Amino acid sequence: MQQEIDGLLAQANAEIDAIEDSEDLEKLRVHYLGKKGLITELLKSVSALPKSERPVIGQTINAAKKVIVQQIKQQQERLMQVKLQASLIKEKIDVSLPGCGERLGSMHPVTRVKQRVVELFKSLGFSVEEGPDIEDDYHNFTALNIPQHHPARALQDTFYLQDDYLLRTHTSPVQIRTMEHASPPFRIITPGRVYRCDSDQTHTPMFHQCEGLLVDEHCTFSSLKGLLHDFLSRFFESAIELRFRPSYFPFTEPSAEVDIRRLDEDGRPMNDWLEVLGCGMVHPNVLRNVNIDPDQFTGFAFGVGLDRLAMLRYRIHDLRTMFENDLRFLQQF
Ligand code: 2NL
Repeated sequence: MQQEIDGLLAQANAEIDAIEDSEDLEKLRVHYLGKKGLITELLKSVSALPKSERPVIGQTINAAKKVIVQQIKQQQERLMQVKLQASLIKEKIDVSLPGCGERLGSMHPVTRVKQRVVELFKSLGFSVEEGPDIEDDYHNFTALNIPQHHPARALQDTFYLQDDYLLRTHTSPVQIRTMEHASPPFRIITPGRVYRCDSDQTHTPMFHQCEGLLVDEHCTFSSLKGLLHDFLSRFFESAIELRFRPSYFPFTEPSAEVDIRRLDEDGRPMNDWLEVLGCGMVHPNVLRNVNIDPDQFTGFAFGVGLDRLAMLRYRIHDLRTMFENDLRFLQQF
């Protein structure tokens, strides 16, 4: 009996050691320790022994059982460790690898044009002013020589908010506010978003405008023409010709719309006239509204659509592409 137990123990020991899979180990456990396992059967056979031998043999079998239980437990732990190490290697993540699928954004053509216009005017001694998108009726209209019930208000397709507030229809109120808080001379530009209740093939309810304003003694229409020619030829990086067509704005007198065409090296026009901006001499009433004496100071102003400038400069034909933010479109600039 003793020999049988020793043999069983040695065999179990060897078999457990050789196991490399936890399912096989479980089968082995049942084989030795299960209800009909070899150890269990041995324990049952004890009752058939002479009474005097039973305690010793019983103890020996129980000791052997303990050893096998312990060995199985150890092997279970080892197999779990092996499994863990394998999955750690398999699922290893290198957090230092560059990400995939993240596509970089790109600057919008209107932003590029705005930055360029700002840089050009800064180099001409202008400073940049900004103001709120939500304005009051006075700064957007009245101060600009557009009194209540004036037909020019109907021209502007205004988005009205509560009380006397509205979405600014141009950036002129920024210039009014600047003039209210300082004294001439002024040389400022005001890039920003403006809003008009108008939407079709060539108009969007929000667009970008940049206005310029110069107020000084002895400021004339010819200084305006010189400045615009200088600005536009530098902006389009080309020899250009400008055409000033008489026009009407309530806040300037006289007023003009400006057409541009590019010239080749021999001074011949390369394309048809294209309208780029509106301008004029600041109306004396506007100067009076901000306590500037029109007999001492004169001014000129202009307004240019940045979206329109971007479309001309980058030859964009479809206004809608400017608002879709498709990276394939944006990354071309
Ligand atoms: C256009 C025309 C223009 C102005 C804007 C202005 C501002 C003040 C006083 C006088 Cl504070 N004028 N701004 C003047 C003429 C034209 O914009 O077609 N813009 C897209």
